Amino acid sequence: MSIAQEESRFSLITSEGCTLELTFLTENIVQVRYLVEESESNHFSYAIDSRFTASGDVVQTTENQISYLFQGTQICVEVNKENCGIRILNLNEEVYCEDERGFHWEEHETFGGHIVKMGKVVQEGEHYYGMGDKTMHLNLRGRRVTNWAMDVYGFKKEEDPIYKAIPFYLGVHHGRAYGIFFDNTFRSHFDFGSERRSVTSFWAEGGEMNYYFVAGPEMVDVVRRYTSLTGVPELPPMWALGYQQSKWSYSPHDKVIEVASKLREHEIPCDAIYLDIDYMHGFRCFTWDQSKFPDPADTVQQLKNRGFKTVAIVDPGIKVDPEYFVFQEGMEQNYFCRRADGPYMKGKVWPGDCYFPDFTHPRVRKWWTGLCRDFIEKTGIRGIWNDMNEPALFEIEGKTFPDDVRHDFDGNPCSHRKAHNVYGMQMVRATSKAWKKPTLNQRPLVITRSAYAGTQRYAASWTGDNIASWEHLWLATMHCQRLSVTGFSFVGTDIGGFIDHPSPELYVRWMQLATFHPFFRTHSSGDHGEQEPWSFGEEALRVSRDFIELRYRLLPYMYSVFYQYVTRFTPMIRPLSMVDQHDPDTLYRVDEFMLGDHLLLCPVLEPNARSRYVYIPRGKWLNYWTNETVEGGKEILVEAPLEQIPLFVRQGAVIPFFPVMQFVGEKSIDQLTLLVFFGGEKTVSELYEDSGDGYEYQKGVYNLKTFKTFSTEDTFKLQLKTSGHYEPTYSTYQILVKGLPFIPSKIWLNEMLISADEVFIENQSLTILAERNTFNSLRLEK
Ligand code: MIG
Repeated sequence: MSIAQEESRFSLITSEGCTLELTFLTENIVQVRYLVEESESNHFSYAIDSRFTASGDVVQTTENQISYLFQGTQICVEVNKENCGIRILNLNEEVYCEDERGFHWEEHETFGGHIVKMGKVVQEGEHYYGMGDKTMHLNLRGRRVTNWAMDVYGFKKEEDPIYKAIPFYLGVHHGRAYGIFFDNTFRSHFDFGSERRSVTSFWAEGGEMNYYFVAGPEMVDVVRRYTSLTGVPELPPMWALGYQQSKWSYSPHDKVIEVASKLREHEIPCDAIYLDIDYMHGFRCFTWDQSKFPDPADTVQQLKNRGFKTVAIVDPGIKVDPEYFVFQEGMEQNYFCRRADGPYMKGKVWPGDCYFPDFTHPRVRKWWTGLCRDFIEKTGIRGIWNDMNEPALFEIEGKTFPDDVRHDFDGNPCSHRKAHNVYGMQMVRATSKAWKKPTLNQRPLVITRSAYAGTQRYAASWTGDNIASWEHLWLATMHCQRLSVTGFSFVGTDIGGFIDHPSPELYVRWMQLATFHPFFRTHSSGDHGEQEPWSFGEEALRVSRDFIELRYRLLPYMYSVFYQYVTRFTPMIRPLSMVDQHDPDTLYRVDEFMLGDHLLLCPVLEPNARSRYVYIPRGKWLNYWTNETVEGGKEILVEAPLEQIPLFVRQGAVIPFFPVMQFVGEKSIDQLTLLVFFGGEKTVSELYEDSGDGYEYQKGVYNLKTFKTFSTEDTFKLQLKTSGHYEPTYSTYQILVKGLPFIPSKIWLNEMLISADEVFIENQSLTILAERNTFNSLRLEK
């Protein structure tokens, strides 16, 4: 074996002519790539974010009789001289992961190239997580999954694959976590100790064995590092975090306006209304059915007048129609995908026979961006919803393009076998770019159904055609947690289920869960009954409204959690295993999860349940509804009447609350409430604020406020530090200290002793008003 070095990259060339390339991208990420004789030399990735900078690492190379050692700052890669097998260790020489059979390959007889394979040892007590939108339990040990984006209407629990292909997993054992991202777009398979209990393997039906090893040891750091590699979205407009109402389809114009008016009548806060495929003229993208929407810009304007943004669906299939401008342009410019031998890729979707833009071609994307931009500028819509982009086809085996279809793949021409999993991603990439026009000065909402690793940079996502069943409510909570630990935080589900009709109770329980999902939308197929919050009777309406209102109160918290995601790559939703991986009891939990640093919740997943067991992770928490303190590290029975789901707040947390609004920007906020939860030696909370839309924040017009609280048996202190120069509309803070165990005899505001008349105390809660301009601390003493 010979070794060549180029900065942080080491190439080990074996006598069989296979090269192992190790690149220390950062202290915690090593790219491991194998080149077999005729491997492509032009390595190209859609997944890796162009903003990711490989800082490299200082690596010491040594060798002993058996291996070569590459000792970086945080990780050591050991390569066996005889079989090229690798072991990756931490600084204490403890194993993160090690090859079993390691890299091996097989000729692909039908298509040429290789089926590339990797085998790793299952470590003692190892558990596996991640992989995007798999429909099984969060913990993947003992399971096998496939990555191939598929339209699966009414997917079932355990059904695989479905819409997204995200070949990234986390392993955790002995309290140490690491991640492996297999950046290969071909159909790939992962076996987590299913075929052989002691082996985890992954393989792809073509391409290269090219994976990124991401070190922990904390799970949350593995996810953060993976996310830094594959990217984050821009901050969404704040309205995109509000409640959204959709159905297949609200149409015609009058119906849309009626739904909007009813939302306002029933005082259900809502920010967006969706137009599904029936707004189009014969399902032709970028057209409107004149008989239903005679003046689309007027529809959008009327919605705007009522405080709603309009989001319209756009599918990839372009109707074969010589009279249709999009078809004409695509034909003239040769933008449509072709079969291997030259004919166009013709497939049936909603419009009938369609051709499909090759979104992997930069010129095609540019054209598509232009089409979207014209569309939004002409009508004023504020979001585009890309559906069917797996791509999905009707009446064909495999429900997608045949393997032989050709794609440009950004100058690396290939077949659909390689481009399939990124097709939808490249479509939303082109779509989202439509808003990149300075004069527009709007942050968009783009959502996608299909995705490959890295798609989170371009769009939010929903989990597809789910069903109105209690099992799907379980899937919903699992799905969003899994996507979040796979770099995709801005996700949600069709509230109440897309297929079939939920009972009022199921709808309410779903709404309660979704209140804590970043993407918050009711959508349904419309075939089985109405699914607006008022369609389920008075009680369901009242509770749904309460939770949607809670979501609007929580907007500054949600927005700050989003800020943490886009600046520090922290997943917004965190499964319990990620909250405390050192507590073995968390490793199999699915129901409880955290939103951001401070909120812990647990949906109610069974009919008629009015209480449920909840595992509270270690540490101290306050029950949001009762202010009771609970000590974690155990399972407790929690009350869950229909109007509540178990919700806990970390001791010492400061949660900012907006007043209830019917939509973001409805009123100018003149007071910001700070809910402060007593307890904890020291707790840090953050509030990010900016204008909520536009791009001024990128020029520094935002604030980051850091709250610190300190509690003892008979004292309490809250401190605030602000950085930034955004001028919010509110002039006062209403500070509400909850769960206070003593009546203070002395109170200091901004270090000045004040009289007890300035505060209001009731039920262990203390309320005080403070000027925003001057507030920096509150101190209480028994
Ligand atoms: O073949 O546009 O998942 O949300 O309402 C069905 C109609 C196509 C599937 C999407 C769903 C949407 C529906 N679409």
